[in-house]
Amino acid sequence: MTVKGKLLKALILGAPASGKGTISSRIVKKYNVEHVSSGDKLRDHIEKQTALGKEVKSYLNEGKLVPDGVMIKFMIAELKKVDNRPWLLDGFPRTVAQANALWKEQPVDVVLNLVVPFDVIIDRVKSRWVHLPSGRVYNIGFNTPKSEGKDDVTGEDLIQRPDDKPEAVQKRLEIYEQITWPVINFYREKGILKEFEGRTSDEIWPKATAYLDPIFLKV
Ligand code: G5P
Ligand code: MG
Repeated sequence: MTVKGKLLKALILGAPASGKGTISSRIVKKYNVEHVSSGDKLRDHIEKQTALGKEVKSYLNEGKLVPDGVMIKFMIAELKKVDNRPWLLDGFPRTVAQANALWKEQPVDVVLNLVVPFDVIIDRVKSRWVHLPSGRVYNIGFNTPKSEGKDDVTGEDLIQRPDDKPEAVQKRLEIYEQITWPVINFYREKGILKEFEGRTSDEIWPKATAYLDPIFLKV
């Protein structure tokens, strides 16, 4: 299925490990949109040891936000690379300053907010494994890799994220409550926010797709 006509710009919000990457990969598959994940892109820079990667590494490892100036410049440039495609943005914006900058540059059409209880999140991150080059995520017991420690598609090694250590997860949840929460209101006030509650991605997905089908398939 493809998006017809207008190039839709969508955004997915939610606490750390609320399932943004998981739901995004289903949206990408169903509606054929470009997935632009700020975290995946930053981790790729860190892995490749670029100048940006070196600059942001300690922020990510400690679960702190990369400064707005760096993030805004980086993500606006990344979005320009896909401006001929509909896209789904994940992980940006995370502050009101970032939301304002994005709105000026690229007003978004649809904003999804995943609402997952923190106790579920804390439990999940302990069993998360990721394939860094693609951003594919696994969770033991939920979507367990076919072969232990290996990516299903490439057979390459999976890793555990440094910011999934308990102290970094705690920091990320604190930052989310204090700094990222107002971003939800930013979009609520614009009248384009839709919230999806659930304890699992399988519970959220049918609600998300019921909401998105008329938007993505009839534009
Ligand atoms: P990221 O990469 O944006 P977060 O913290 O927002 O990181 P994260 O951790 O990537 O979000 P997610 O994408 O919301 O989580 O969740 P996910 O990966 O899909 O799911 C989490 C786990 O649960 C996975 O193992 C998945 O398989 C599993 N799972 C999903 N659904 C279920 C389920 O129903 N049941 C079970 N059992 N498991 C499930 O940002 C990282 C860092 O980059 C910097 C910051 O330092 C940030 O901390 N950064 C920015 N800094 C400033 N401004 C920005 N805009 C920045 N963007 C990134
Ligand atoms: Mg993610």
